[in-house]
Amino acid sequence: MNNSNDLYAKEFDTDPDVNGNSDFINNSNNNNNNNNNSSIVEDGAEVEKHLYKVLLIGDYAVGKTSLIKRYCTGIFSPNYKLTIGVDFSVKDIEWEKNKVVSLQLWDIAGHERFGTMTRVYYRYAIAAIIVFDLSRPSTFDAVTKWREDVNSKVVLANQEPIPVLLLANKSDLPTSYVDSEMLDNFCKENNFIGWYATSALNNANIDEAMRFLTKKILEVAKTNHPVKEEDGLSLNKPITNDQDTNKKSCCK
Ligand SMILES: Nc1nc2c(ncn2[C@@H]2O[C@H](COP(=O)(O)OP(=O)(O)OP(=O)(O)O)[C@@H](O)[C@H]2O)c(=O)[nH]1
Ligand SMILES: [Mg+2]
Repeated sequence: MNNSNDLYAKEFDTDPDVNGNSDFINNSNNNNNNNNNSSIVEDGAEVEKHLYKVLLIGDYAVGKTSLIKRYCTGIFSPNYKLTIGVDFSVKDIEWEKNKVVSLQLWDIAGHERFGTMTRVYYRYAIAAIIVFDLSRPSTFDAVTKWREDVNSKVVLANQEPIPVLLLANKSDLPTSYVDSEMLDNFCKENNFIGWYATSALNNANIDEAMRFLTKKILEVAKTNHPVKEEDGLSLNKPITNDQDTNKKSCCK
């Protein structure tokens, strides 16, 4: 384990609620900055690596873990196993030739009983994703609360709010209705970079959403580099998938 991972270890050794199954943490070389760049030589070519911490938050059972699992491993499980405290995954994206973006995805428990611990988890994040469940209106009502939570606990080095993306998950369910106009307005009024209707079950819109967020992260990182201190979307496009074509998104 290198020094940077020791930092994580110290931070979480003190916290009994962190899951012990964070398979990816040892693969990460994050140094707790929200823009961690390095380069390695692969096949004679220098490959730039950029590591960014991204938070996934939202009410319990909205599908945060399922979205991460689908995005990182391609697997979906119908069983609900609540997240205790926090879990991690890393997704490497070949952004362009000789440039890899590693997204370190922090899967934060949605159950209220874990709410008091979020400040330490939010530290050094460069972006966040707030998820709600299209079939449970109360989870949308809670989005503004999560947004305020982010704003109050993490900012960029220039003191601006971190970019936040909204995901309307479980778009596969027959009871899920996507009100694009309402979500467009909601994002504008609440300073979200945009929204996507996703399904972890159908793998709908997840790659698109993450690509959009990554683009924003790279823009933000240009003006917030290096980061030394604590820190703290209107397009409608039909997305096809194997079950229906009612997947929407909005980005600015
Ligand atoms: N139909 C459908 N079910 C989903 C989808 N995403 C997640 N689920 C199901 O919803 C339940 C909760 O999913 P999780 O991913 O564990 O939710 P979570 O947000 O991580 O919940 P906490 O860890 O408690 O905060 C599980 O039974 C999942 O299988 C989806 O896109 N469509
Ligand atoms: Mg979870």
